[in-house]
Amino acid sequence: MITLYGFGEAFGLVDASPFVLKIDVYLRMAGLEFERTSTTSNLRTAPKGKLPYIVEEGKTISDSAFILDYLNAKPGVTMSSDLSPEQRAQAYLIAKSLDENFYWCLLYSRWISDQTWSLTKQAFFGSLPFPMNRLVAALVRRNVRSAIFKQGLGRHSEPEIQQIFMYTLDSLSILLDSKTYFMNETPSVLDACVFGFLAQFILADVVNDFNAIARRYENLHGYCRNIHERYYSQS
Ligand SMILES: N[C@@H](CCC(=O)N[C@@H](CS)C(=O)NCC(=O)O)C(=O)O
Repeated sequence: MITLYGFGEAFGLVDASPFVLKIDVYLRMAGLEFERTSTTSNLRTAPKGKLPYIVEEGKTISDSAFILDYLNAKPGVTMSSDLSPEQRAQAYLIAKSLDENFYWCLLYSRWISDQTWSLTKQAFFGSLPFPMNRLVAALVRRNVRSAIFKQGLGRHSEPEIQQIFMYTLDSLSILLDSKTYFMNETPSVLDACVFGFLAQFILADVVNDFNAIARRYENLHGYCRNIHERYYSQS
């Protein structure tokens, strides 16, 4: 049995991390049996200090890219093998663009934008006793702000970050067009990666400008709703 280590439910999603959610939805799409262990203290046991990681029969794999590689190679799993070499190459590059660019927009929208900060603080630190809740939240927010600045996105104004955010949404919307899934008739590894990220904006119980922008893309909105209905309506 595969165990997926993540953070846990937040904002109405099974996991507030896009990296954890992409593995969760992949496992559902591929029909692989798994269980979830969801707590922020999983970070302490995470081999690379980040989530997700999975464990199967004593074997631990961390980082969503390595996890996908491992799962794609399982007998009977066609999430990647059904793609042509060209589709696989495109899927990899699109997924990496989400990991390395879109992700920072999500961090900004949750941790830095004043519209969402009180909600984020409550979701992630609300269970800590006073004054730890305030101190830890302020410390983590400072670290995230520093990371976003060092990465580069944090040097832009909020309207510019929204512009960068829309470059990705425009591209995804054009690529999806009126299809049900990005590549083929059935979901592929790319759909798991895209859903993991888009759901954080489109399906999360969060009202802010970033989410409002994402929800304006009707085909992307419908795409998230369909996948959610198909794979999460029983959870
Ligand atoms: N490259 C990693 C990135 C995972 C990642 O950044 N996870 C974040 C949550 S979204 C994390 O664990 N952050 C905790 C930390 O940096 O302390 C992957 O693809 O799995």
